[in-house]
Amino acid sequence: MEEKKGVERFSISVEPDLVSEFDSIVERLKLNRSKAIQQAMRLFLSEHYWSEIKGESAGAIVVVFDHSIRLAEDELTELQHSFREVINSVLHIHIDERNCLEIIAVRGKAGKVKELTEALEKSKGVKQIRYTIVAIE
Ligand code: NI
Repeated sequence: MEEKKGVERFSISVEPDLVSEFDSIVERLKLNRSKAIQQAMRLFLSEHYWSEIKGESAGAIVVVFDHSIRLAEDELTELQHSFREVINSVLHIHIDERNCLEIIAVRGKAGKVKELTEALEKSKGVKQIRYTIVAIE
């Protein structure tokens, strides 16, 4: 690693397909690789920081699931009941005949919220999960 004018240079190894996909978005956004990598690193830090803390956190979890899969909705409801200490509210949207989207508002111990995100990831019928959680110490 070489230090230069308050910035640090480092090299990384990346699959060529990922690099070309990355570069095309970087070009479209009129950024450069360094700026884009810095944004990605900040996003990575904000996505992981909250789950490392011991204190309180709050945010929203968005889950897309297929309710036509047997017991998927039951499992999700049961899971949410067992995490009621950190779930403040849930908004359910019927996307189409099969798919539903739920926005789960959470507030509580970061460790417990992390447990919930992990359990949702493993839950039956869940296709996608995204979350924005912040530390609120
Ligand atoms: Ni629905």
